[in-house]
Amino acid sequence: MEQTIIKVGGMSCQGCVKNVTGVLQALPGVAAVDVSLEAGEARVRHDPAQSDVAALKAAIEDAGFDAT
Ligand SMILES: [Cu+2]
Repeated sequence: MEQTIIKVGGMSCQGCVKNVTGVLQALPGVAAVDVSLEAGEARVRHDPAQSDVAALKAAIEDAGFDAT
């Protein structure tokens, strides 16, 4: 397991937080997701062999947010 912190742009409310949390939790190998609206970031515990950082970012961007 690896802990990755991704900056997420475009979140404006708890609904956005739920959306980002949901798309990340749906990925294979993701064990825990903590999204902070205040910090504008997502902390993800994941197995990089199943979902690497690029896959996490792609899922966030597919949901309509910016991921860096
Ligand atoms: Cu929102």
